[in-house]
Amino acid sequence: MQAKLQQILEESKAQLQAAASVQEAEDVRVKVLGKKGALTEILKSMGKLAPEERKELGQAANQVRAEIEELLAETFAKLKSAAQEAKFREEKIDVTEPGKTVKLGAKHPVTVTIEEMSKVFKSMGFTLTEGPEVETVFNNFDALNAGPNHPARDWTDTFYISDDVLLRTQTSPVQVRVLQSQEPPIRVFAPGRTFRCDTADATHSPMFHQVEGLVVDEGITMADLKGVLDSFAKQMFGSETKTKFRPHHFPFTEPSAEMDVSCFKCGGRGCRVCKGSGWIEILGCGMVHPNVLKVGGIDTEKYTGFAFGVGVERVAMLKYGIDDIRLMYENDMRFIEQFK
Ligand code: 2U9
Repeated sequence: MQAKLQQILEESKAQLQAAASVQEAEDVRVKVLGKKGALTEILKSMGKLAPEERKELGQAANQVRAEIEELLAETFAKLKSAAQEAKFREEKIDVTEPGKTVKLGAKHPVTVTIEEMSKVFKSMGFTLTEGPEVETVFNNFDALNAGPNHPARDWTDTFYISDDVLLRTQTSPVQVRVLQSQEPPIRVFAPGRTFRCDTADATHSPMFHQVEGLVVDEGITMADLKGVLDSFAKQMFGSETKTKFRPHHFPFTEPSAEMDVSCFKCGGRGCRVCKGSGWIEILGCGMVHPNVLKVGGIDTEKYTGFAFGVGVERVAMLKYGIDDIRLMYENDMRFIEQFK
């Protein structure tokens, strides 16, 4: 029995020394001190021994148990702290490591320009209106006084989807819809994409943006047109900006004009931006043609109106010194990042 106790002690020592995890140490504890453990069995069998023998062996067995329990406690403590250290190492966070930088985007110059123009027109009481990019031929041409033989209708200039449906060539059909659905006073502006069957070069793109505006009310005259557009120019290009209106022709306005602004780069002395003239052409405008008002269901005896159209890319290119419109659509980060 004594020998057996010594063997259990030696084996337990060896096994606990070799234990590589808390679980392995626990297995040793169960094997020795568990309900059916080797030492437990011995302690249980003591009852059968003679009192003398029981006392002696009992002391020896209790001592062995005490030693093994102490060993177990040491081993558990050692393995638990090793396991915790390993966990800490694994989960270590370097709080001094610099954060990952988030790459910030930038607004596209076309978006910036539309937002700038929108702010100006909103401040003058205009309401933002939008409409479909796929339009009827009627709203895009007929309603705008561009009769069946008007050159703009030519299939080489327009993306036709069918005989009656096309990609709008201007944002004007948005205002046609407004005329058909609202009563004056009307004061709307319409920013959006437009499409023309143009081959792309430095100044042309088959898709570009316009901001158009329309005012219809009693007693609207060319003076209102000039006042609103002069104020727009001063807010967009600086309070020193001068404007001048040159006669022009559009089917949807009569009379029609183009508006130039004094060069915002050189102040009118002449430079590369204004090609030495001191003036930059910015927009087209005019008094809405009575035929257009009539198709829109407006009483032309009572009401008159003015309209204008601005090419957004053109303004953005002038403002930001962009010399090729194609740069706007190439999604080159080096280009877009300049507008941060
Ligand atoms: C309705 C009545 C009249 C909109 C107008 C222009 C003049 C104009 C061009 C500017 C440069 C187009 O992007 S561009 O090529 N636009 O010159 N647009 S008046 O006239 C309207 C619109 C709708 C019902």
